Amino acid sequence: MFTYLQKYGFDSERENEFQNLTIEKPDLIPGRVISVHRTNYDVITEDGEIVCEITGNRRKDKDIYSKPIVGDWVLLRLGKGDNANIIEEILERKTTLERRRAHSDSEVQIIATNVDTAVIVQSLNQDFSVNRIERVLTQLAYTGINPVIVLNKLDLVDDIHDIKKEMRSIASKNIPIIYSSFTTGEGLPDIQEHLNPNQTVVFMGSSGVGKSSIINTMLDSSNQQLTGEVSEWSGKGKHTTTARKLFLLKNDVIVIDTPGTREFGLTVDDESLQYNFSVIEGLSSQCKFRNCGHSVEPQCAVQEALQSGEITQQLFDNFVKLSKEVRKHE
Ligand SMILES: Nc1nc2c(ncn2[C@@H]2O[C@H](COP(=O)(O)OP(=O)(O)OP(=O)(O)O)[C@@H](O)[C@H]2O)c(=O)[nH]1
Ligand SMILES: [Mg+2]
Ligand SMILES: [Zn+2]
Repeated sequence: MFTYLQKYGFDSERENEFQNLTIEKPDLIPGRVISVHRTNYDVITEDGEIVCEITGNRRKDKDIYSKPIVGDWVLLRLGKGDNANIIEEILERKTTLERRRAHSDSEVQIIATNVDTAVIVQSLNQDFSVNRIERVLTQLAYTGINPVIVLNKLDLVDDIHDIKKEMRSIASKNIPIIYSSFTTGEGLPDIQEHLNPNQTVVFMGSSGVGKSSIINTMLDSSNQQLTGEVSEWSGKGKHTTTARKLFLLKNDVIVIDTPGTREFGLTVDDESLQYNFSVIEGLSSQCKFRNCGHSVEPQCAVQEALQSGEITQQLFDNFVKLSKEVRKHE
């Protein structure tokens, strides 16, 4: 029924959700938010792109989670005559990608929702930091979003031996790592290989690392994104992409390009977070209960590993502390 929206990820589960919610409000139609402006929203519907507004109540609501975000599935009412189209409902968010603004305790910004994969882009010449990758991975581990790491501008480094050595701790977690160059084309097909049709992929990373350039290689010529220069003296980008935007790639991958954000602050910012996070994440999958709290639950793989000495008490305590803080922010 919604063959066009299916391209944007409207699957049978979403269609069921829509059918159930519209039993009482049959005049609402589904759509997906593709970009957010100060007072209005671009939404893709079965009949194409339209501009929508939100209700006064929603506008006054201080809760950032009540506002539509790029990636949201929404139900909207088409305005008759001169009346605006209004977003009435936001459908359940499968995943939420957020960051804390730099040097701020409370200011959380939601980057995108209903994201399946996050492509973390760094450039190998100036921007490379394993520490920063680790921090993003920690954040993603709580969201259910799959990471793919892209280390771009391979053409600008002579020897990546040391870099590969530094990346070993991450490589051992079975997370895809792709060394790429937009200039030579190396690695670009490998990036595509990790992006599946009808899935939503967000590109994130500092300004100037090449996010939009890489995305452009997967876009029709009519749809190219602006890419920018990098300052000669600092090697930093000049924030060419200014807003988050969702669009379709040639191969039906749904992509969200984002403006460069150097500081991807964790919603839990723990500088001393040194432990190998994936150990406990990996163990959790063997617990009897999917939402195991790893304390008093029977057949808890994490508790068993603690008892057998496979993981240290310190590592476990860190994990518990971090989990609590993350939950507090949810
Ligand atoms: N040498 C080299 N230059 C690259 C590569 N990838 C991108 N660039 C250049 O880097 C500059 C910045 O690229 P963009 O794609 O605009 O970077 P961005 O990550 O989208 O930056 P923002 O939109 O500001 O966040 C452009 O001049 C690109 O041509 C690469 O692999 N090698
Ligand atoms: Mg860009
Ligand atoms: Zn457990």
